[in-house]
Amino acid sequence: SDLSSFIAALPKAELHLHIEGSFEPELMFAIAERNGIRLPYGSVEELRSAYAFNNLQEFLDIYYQGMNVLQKEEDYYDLTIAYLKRIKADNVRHTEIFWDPQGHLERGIPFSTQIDGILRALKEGEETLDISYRLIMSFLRHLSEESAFDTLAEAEPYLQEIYAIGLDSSETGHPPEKFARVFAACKDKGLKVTAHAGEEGPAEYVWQALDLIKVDRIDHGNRSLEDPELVKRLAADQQVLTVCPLSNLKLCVVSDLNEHPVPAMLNAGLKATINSDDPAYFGGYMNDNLNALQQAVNLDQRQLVTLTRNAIDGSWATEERKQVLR
Ligand code: ES4
Ligand code: ZN
Repeated sequence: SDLSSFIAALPKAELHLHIEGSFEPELMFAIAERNGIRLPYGSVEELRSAYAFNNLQEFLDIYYQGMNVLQKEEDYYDLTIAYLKRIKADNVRHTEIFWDPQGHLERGIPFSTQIDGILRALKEGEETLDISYRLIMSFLRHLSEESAFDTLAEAEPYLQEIYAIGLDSSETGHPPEKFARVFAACKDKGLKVTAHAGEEGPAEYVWQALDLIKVDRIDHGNRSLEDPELVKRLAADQQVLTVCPLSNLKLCVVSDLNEHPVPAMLNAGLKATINSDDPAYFGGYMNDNLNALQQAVNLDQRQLVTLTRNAIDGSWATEERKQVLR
């Protein structure tokens, strides 16, 4: 049935969004031009046509190339405010966004330039669009533990503005255990922690995220379903999973959306949520993800309410804000 109006009207929280992955080609070209950078594509259409991926790494190569045009504080502001205006149209009322400081520090962009621009937009969005937020600093798992510790040191003056720490990038070969010590240091500072796990990597990496990183939630978690003991553990702990249907489709984590694991997750009592991940690259924002999944696996209204309620309950918004959104 057509539930698109029902989906559009639901007040939503987004819990898994890489701000660099919301970089639309039109804005990328505009910022490249004003920064005097030549993109290796002749047009917006040519860039979009490069967005065909067989796996996570093929996407990441293009994603890191795209963020290279970000140089000034204003660029980070423009990127973030464009995302907030776009999700307002989807009735997203709370968002928890990742950013990858190492992807910019590597290119010589100061930490302060990045976070000042992002925070200026987030604060403006809270005031003018009534979208509450949390900012999550994410470590790149293909880099070293030492680089993650260095990044945490850079973040020290901003820890009041950073709510949580994440772990993303190339999963296979970079298990959570590689970052157990730096995440322990983050927890000692009172930060929440989350990690991408079980997207391409095995169920074992989800166990490590739980037991070695002691995550407060799991990003993706798809492959958890391969391990019945892990499913029991996730259900018993009521661990939140931030699932991303169109991302999974575009990165070939699932071969068809009608095989998506969200119904199985809900049936197993897992706290699944729906998110857009990198919407500029994967072909859709929140409502697009909910609509595509709804049509592919025939979700009913009750399941849609459960998914959006899981996101509000599982968010790091204040209790007061959660009450407003429920
Ligand atoms: C990502 Cl979909 C995904 N997986 C892992 N790392 C990422 N960084 C940005 N998007
Ligand atoms: Zn992600």
